[in-house]
Amino acid sequence: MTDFFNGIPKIIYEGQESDNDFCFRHYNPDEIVLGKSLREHLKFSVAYWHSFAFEGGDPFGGQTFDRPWFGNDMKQAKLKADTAFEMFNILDVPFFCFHDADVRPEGNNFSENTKNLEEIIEYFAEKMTQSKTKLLWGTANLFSNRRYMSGAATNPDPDVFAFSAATIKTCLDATHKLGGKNYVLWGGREGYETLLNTDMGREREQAGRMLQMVVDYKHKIGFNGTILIEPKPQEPTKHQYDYDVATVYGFLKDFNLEDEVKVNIEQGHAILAGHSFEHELALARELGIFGSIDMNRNDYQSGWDTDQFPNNIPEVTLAYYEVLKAGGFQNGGTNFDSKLRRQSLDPEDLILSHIGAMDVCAAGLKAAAKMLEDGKLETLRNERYAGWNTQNGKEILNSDLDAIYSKVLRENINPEPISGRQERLENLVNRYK
Ligand code: XUL
Ligand code: CO
Repeated sequence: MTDFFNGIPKIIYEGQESDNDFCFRHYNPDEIVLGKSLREHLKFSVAYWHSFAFEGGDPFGGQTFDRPWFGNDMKQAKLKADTAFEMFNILDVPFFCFHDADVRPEGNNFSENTKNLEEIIEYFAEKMTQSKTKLLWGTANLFSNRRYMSGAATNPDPDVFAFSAATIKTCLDATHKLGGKNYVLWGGREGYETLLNTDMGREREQAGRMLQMVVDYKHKIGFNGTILIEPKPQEPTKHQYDYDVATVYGFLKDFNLEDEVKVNIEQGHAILAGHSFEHELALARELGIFGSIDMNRNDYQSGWDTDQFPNNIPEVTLAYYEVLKAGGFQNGGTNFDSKLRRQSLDPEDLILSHIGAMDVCAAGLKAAAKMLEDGKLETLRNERYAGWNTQNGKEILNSDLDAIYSKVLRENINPEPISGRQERLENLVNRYK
């Protein structure tokens, strides 16, 4: 036992009447909604990087947090793991996610990195035998070290491609060993700063080749989790190739990988791409590539990817509505890719931030389930398309321009616009709480 969370109790559900800050008001993990417990619906996950590796820095200043595990040796990495598993237990979260660089000391070369990773993964494996918390996904950090400044798979230097491929192999092995449900690829530096020095066609081919290698290796080792790409339009590079769900789908089709790879959709990334979260979720569902979510929120004034904890129930409701319409999570889950503000220094801030986020998501999911269950929204939406279910609608779709031309003339087709009833629908959605 570490003493980091001393005095903080295990968090339990007490309901909305409770006055206790350290309890859930909406998240009762055993509550059954649409035939499944909230624990199984929401599949909450803590992000190792934000909760345990982030030092509180911003573009204008460095570390503000003071954690006993900060440093770069194995003893500290193990203390970090001990504290992390204590937090998973306090929150009773079913999952966590990590990058290699979050969990192991940084070595001086590839073999030191690999040795460090293997040692800490061994330590995780041991801890996981005593813990209920499982691995939602693992990933490789191919963006922080200076070697990746011009990209990983899309780097102009083949040796960086090689270093990245070898690193992904070690991270896939680690994820497989820990029984991870997914493996994530977020291409933070797979993009460009200026087209003046960039051969976009070549870089795109390199990214396709790397993804094929990842899929091949997954099958080779018998990893039956899902490979997920996490779209993001920019930050850190000016333009990133995995811009949004539609762009990723086009890329997957181009490399014939649309049946092998799905997407991990992040709230803040959707907003950066000029979409809503629900837009990205709905599109992924329609394209058959919905995998998992990174839950957070951006600061709507600054426009940056601020990775704050979600705090808006109506917004989260619309997102979970799309998740439920997709049939819920299969291998995926709700990963809090969310971090404390740099002034939130205390151990209890780490716990309270997650309590609030879990409650917001639970309230949102329950509202979404009610909306889906009573079916009013779907009925009104279906009415709008009713014409396509008629014989006339089917004939039009199966016709050609000449025949449609004759039909329009013959039947004197002269459509009358029909209300889209947006305000009525907005009023309806606000009724679900
Ligand atoms: C960065 C981001 C990453 C990925 C994993 O914006 O979202 O933390 O989720 O690399
Ligand atoms: Co993310």
